[in-house]
Amino acid sequence: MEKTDMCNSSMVSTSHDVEESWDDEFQQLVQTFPKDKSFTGMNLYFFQGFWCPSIVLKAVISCQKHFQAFDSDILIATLPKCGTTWLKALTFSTLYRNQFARENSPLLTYNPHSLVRFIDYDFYLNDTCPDLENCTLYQPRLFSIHLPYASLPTSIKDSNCKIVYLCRNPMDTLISFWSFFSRLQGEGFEPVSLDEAFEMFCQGIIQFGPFFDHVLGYWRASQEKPSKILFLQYEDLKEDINSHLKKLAMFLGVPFTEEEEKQGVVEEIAKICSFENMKDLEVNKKGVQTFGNPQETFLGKAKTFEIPCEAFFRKEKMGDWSNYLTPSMVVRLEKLIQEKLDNSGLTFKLFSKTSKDITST
Ligand code: PAP
Repeated sequence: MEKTDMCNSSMVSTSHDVEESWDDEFQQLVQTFPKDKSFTGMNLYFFQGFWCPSIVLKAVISCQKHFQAFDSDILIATLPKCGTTWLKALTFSTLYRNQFARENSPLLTYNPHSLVRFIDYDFYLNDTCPDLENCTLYQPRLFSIHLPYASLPTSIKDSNCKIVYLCRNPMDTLISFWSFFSRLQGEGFEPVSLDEAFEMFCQGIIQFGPFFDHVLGYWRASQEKPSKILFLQYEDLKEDINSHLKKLAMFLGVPFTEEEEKQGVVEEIAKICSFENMKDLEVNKKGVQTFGNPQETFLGKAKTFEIPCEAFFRKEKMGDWSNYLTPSMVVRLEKLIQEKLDNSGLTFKLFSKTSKDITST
């Protein structure tokens, strides 16, 4: 991978540009899908029960048709803003720890999104049938995806490949989402007020949402197939990263040996992937992350989009939502959590004052 790949392409992020490139047949198909605008300004299409960003709609359909999973593949699945960057770093470091010298971890020079590529946002963004035989730097293949469980390519569900899913409490997810796109204002995104973002989040209109359907889809699948799907929560990782790294390694089939544990390998991985370390790396302070393939073009532009790496590292504070949400928003979201998770066996750690505390202060 050339480092210059990350900086050469022009930004194509608007729904308008993307939709203009669709052929007539695809335009007609898409017209049958309900459409709305996300609070980031992107067009979303309601397709197979979830809100798919227009930029990736064609890629999603292609990868559902053509992606062939290997039994040895590992897939990271998340909703955006639930800790994807962190999970990519942790899984990459754990899975491949014996394939590079520890002091030369690729994480020191590349953003995790360069090391673990999205099936939909990268490989299929501008290629209906990419060659994925040897597309990853190390073996086994490690990919990521934002699709809901029900919409994963059939070969992922039917093969023995493993899925690591990470979710985060909805309040912090919403604030992280909203802050991320507010930060990208002027870089092709048109963020809206928190009031509007909140309303859309509650209605389920977010990229790859509804939020609760996404989380519950993977939660239920993980209960049915625990050896195939490892279900993790951001808050649990924050509370005890070492024991979760051991759990992750065990699940991936590469448990830490006694010798490794004695040598402090677990702690070393936790440290290199920590927010404090990653945020201060040159690549993450100054770099730009390109999604898609800069070699391919449409409308005379590289069909890619770019995000400054620093935008992936904001605060990582649990309970940060209490600095933004009003008491009435908290009450509404708490009610929604209760309703949606009822009888599921799943709970979220909110890590802040409850609505009662907030209204009484
Ligand atoms: P993405 O969907 O754009 O890739 P994602 O990585 O899923 O974003 O989530 C970003 C959140 O993870 C940010 O949370 P915040 O907005 O509440 O701060 C980001 O700070 C946090 N994050 C990024 N890297 C790490 C890390 N190494 N450890 C813990 N949290 C992290």
